[in-house]
Amino acid sequence: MASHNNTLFLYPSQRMTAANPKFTPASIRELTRNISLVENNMPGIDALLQNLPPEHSSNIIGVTGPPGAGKSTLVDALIGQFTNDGETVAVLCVDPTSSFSRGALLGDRIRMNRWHDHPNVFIRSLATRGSMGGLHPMIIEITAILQAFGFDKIIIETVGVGQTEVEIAGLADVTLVVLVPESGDDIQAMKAGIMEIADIFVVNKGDRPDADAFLSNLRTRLRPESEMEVPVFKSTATTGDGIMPIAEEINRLIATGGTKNRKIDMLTEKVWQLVRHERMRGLDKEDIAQKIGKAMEKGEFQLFRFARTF
Ligand SMILES: Nc1nc2c(ncn2[C@@H]2O[C@H](COP(=O)(O)OP(=O)(O)O)[C@@H](O)[C@H]2O)c(=O)[nH]1
Ligand SMILES: [Mg+2]
Repeated sequence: MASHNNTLFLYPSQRMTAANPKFTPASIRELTRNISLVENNMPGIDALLQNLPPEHSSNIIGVTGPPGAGKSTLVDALIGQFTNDGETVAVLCVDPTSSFSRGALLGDRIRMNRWHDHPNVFIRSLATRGSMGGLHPMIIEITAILQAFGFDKIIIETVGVGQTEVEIAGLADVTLVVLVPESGDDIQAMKAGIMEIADIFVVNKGDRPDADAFLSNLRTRLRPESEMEVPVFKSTATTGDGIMPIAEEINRLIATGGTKNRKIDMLTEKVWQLVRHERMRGLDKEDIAQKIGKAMEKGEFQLFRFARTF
């Protein structure tokens, strides 16, 4: 049967680690193919997802912040730290702006290009669909596949716009919010969203002359608000300056279960999204629009009864 070709193949019984490399060209091709199936919501993915082994303990790290803050450059530097520790790393870059310009995706690829042939690193860019912002609609599924493959670290880079932050915080064990000195005036505005989900703040572009002023300004603003001190780090991602302490803090937070106990929250969010996704299946706006048109023509349209028919 055709669907057999869609069956995953990963290595459910043996986690892939640097010491136990399952990272072969063939397994990577399989992984890539599985992600594409899921990304494009192809038939057969239900079976694939249902047969994934139970949750693995990959550490999921969210990296978010305004466009151009240096997120990709920082991720590139973090990959260096984690692979140095002998870990395997998968990166998902989700950029809602990339559907409008190919520049962002291209940028990410160039930024992380040096990892292309590294045996322990897997990088994938996902374009978001639609204009709603937010993460890729299949991000949870794709992350689950990466977890099943057994990566030690999964880094999800996403542009901090609107609800994206909240979603990323739900998915990630540790969330980094990357700011730059020029974010100064935005901080107040961003408070409601991006500021609240940070487990770690990174002030990147530390080589800028106004970096230190911004850093102390940020620290002052944060202090009165939060009962738990959110650590603030300075980095210059382009040179790797300040990256090691950030990687150490990520590992420390993971080891201690994070500053917030997010595991249940994350799973609740996951189940919520999956159920919502399932319930919305087969709903199509164009189809709805046509049916509204027809009902109106007949003079039968009544909003609330109409909505109940779906
Ligand atoms: N001066 C300086 N430039 C940086 C630093 N980090 C990143 N950049 C530059 O900022 C631009 C945007 O970086 P990128 O990583 O693509 O940002 P992203 O959109 O947040 O992923 C690139 O030209 C980087 O080379 C830094 O620490 N200092
Ligand atoms: Mg980027």
